[in-house]
Amino acid sequence: MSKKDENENERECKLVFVGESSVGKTSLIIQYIKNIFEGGNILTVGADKFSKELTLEDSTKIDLVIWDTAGQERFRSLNTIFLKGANIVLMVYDITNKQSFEELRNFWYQMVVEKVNGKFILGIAGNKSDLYESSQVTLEEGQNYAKSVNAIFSETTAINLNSIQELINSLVREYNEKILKIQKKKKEEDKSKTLINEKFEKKKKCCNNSNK
Ligand SMILES: Nc1nc2c(ncn2[C@@H]2O[C@H](COP(=O)(O)OP(=O)(O)O)[C@@H](O)[C@H]2O)c(=O)[nH]1
Ligand SMILES: [Mg+2]
Repeated sequence: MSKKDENENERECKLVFVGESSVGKTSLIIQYIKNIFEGGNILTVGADKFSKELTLEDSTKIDLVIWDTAGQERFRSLNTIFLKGANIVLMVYDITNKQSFEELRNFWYQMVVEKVNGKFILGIAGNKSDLYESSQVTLEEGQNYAKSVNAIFSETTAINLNSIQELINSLVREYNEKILKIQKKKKEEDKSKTLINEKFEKKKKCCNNSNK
């Protein structure tokens, strides 16, 4: 938990996108942040880091920081630095490219688990759902794989905002619930520590009195 997370109504959240090149990671992020789909190969991304502020239903404020592994998928080892300390990882494949789905199982999942090196929320996006006529991965295959790795799953398209916004919202909500549970547990532990201390103090006083 970061310092901000100790403040009950405000937290930082690091979300990292991973997956093979051309599956649509940058397009999804740009759609999510700017609500546009640029299409073709005209995407020019100068920065790897994007931010957005979200307010959840329970009025918790989330400073979401999104990392795009722009153009570095080919040099897989470079991705590792982005993954460290991630709160949420979104693994993306392209439903029209079976290989990109296989690579999640064969490579990305293990890499993510190893490099995040801690607890995190996992999401899987089967992207380019608008191209379903050319699909090589069924919805069921995606769902089954997600279930097997305990991930939140959705098919997405970068053409409009709905699907990626819904998926990110679910992931952030799950993250928030996880933090709330940790905070609750910590409060309960603190409470029982105080009780034990109070009992100890009372006992001490009582023994001191009886010694007189
Ligand atoms: N039809 C369609 N094309 C997409 C979608 N997402 C990305 N693309 C296209 O796929 C190509 C690769 O996208 P890009 O975002 O650069 O993928 P990245 O390498 O994973 O960041 C580009 O030509 C995008 O316009 C989508 O949901 N539907
Ligand atoms: Mg990209």
